Amino acid sequence: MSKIEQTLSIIKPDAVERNLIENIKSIFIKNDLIIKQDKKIHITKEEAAEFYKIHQSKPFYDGLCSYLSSGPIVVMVLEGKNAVSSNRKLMGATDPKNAEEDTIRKLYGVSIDKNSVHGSDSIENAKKEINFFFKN
Ligand code: IDP
Ligand code: MG
Repeated sequence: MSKIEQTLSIIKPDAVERNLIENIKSIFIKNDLIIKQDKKIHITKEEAAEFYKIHQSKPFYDGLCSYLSSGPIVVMVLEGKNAVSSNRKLMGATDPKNAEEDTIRKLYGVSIDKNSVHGSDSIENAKKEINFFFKN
């Protein structure tokens, strides 16, 4: 069964800084995910803390929020068949060391924190995350 879904993708500061925006976008496009909306922004630490509040009890939360607000990011709405799981598969494991060959994190991730991309982990969270960045 396949369903047209939308998911939120973020190109994190480490990848923006290394000029990997087009490389990463081309992976989505090649894999039939359409970039429906797209903007480059620089969020505050407070906004990052709100976005990542699901992780607020984790020991890495403060560093994660500092990191996501440390430089420009690109936020995108991706659309396609099974977009949530398809994007997660293209991203690879959270720690680039454990990511499969040819995944974005294997190709470009530097470390577990500088892992180049974010992707929603469920349809429900995708809706919330899209609304967080693209309220209209
Ligand atoms: P995900 O990005 O693969 O969905 P999550 O578990 O949702 O992974 O964690 C959110 C982000 O927090 C990760 O992408 C990574 O940047 C960071 N993170 C997760 N686990 C650790 C850790 O053990 N140390 C440092 N940063 C972590
Ligand atoms: Mg996650």
